[in-house]
Amino acid sequence: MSAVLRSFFTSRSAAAFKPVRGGIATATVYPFPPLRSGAPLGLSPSFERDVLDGLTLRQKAIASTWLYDHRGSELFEQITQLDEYYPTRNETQILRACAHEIAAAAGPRALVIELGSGSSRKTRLLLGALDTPQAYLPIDISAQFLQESVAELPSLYAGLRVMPVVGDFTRIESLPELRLLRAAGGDAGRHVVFFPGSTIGNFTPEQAVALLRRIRRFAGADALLIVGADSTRDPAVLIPAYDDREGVTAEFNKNLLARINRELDADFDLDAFDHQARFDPLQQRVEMHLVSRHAQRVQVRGRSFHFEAGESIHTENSYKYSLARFQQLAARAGWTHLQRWVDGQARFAVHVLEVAARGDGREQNVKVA
Ligand code: SAH
Ligand code: AVI
Repeated sequence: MSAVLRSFFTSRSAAAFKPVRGGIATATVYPFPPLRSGAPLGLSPSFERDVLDGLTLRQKAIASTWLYDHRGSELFEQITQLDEYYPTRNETQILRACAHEIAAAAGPRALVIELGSGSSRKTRLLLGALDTPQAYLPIDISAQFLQESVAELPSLYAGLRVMPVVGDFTRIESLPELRLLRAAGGDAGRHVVFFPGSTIGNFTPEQAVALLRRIRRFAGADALLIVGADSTRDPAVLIPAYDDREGVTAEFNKNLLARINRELDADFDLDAFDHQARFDPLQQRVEMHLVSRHAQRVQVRGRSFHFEAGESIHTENSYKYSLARFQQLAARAGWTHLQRWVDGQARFAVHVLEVAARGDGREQNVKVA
């Protein structure tokens, strides 16, 4: 793991914390863990530190979570509509087929916690199948986009309490909402953690195990965990999916430079960098890079960074997991399979997991036609 990615997950200063208002729901913006006294408010201090640290590495790198400012979230939504980007289509096909079985496993009055909820589109398939879901806690780092995405949900699902949380899900220790719901007598159902989109693939396997353990801790021993994971390994499918004809993924990647220019007083010339998608068969991951077209210097917050011609900033990993490899990963974190669903093209899988001691030995595999 590169130093910058490690630091992103271990030492990022606490984020913060204005309530975001608008629509029906009001988002709670949490520091995870609680804000140290005297620490500066706002997400930008950790963004600034990650960017400055990342640009000093031999292989320059910035964690992919920073791709998602409001524009980044919009561009990701456009990516999901592209012909080349199969993950959203294939996962949606699976969820349509399995939502009722997940709902049966979840039981009545479930409480749905979603990690990296984005547009919350796929969640509707789950919420529509569940028996009187009592609450939905979408967690996302892209504050305004989260707020916009959940605004109409309370009017679509009668009785559903929508409690958006702005924050970094890799830093969640506990969710006070669960206590609040319990105190209000509203937490009788099972906790269903929904983690779709193959977002888990944007973390290294070690980070993914740590995150799955963390979920086990905050969601509790009775939780059901639903994880979408891309299992495609064919570069002829993968490269176009991450470098599409229309250039939407290139714009998504380059938006990081625009964000750094805007938020960190930088002077990246977006035309002096090319988007590149690479498949690493050893690590079984697609990488996104921004490659410098020529030798140049860039200023960020008054510091100067040199780029050789052809030198890149590594901006995203997207790990691809075979069913067996994902099972090992989940087992290392204390989860066991209840069901495993695969789409008709065998490109994507939805893993339905329980805490190991509870679910041992009950697993089922299902292929969606
Ligand atoms: N779940 C949606 C969106 C996936 S895109 C789908 O399946 O289509 C990844 C989402 O995770 C984005 O909305 C991004 O803002 C969010 N995200 C990425 N890293 C995050 C982090 N560390 N904490 C919270 N949200 C994060
Ligand atoms: C959100 N995440 C799982 C996407 C992926 O496929 O890794 C983000 C993305 N990057 C480029 N295209 C889509």
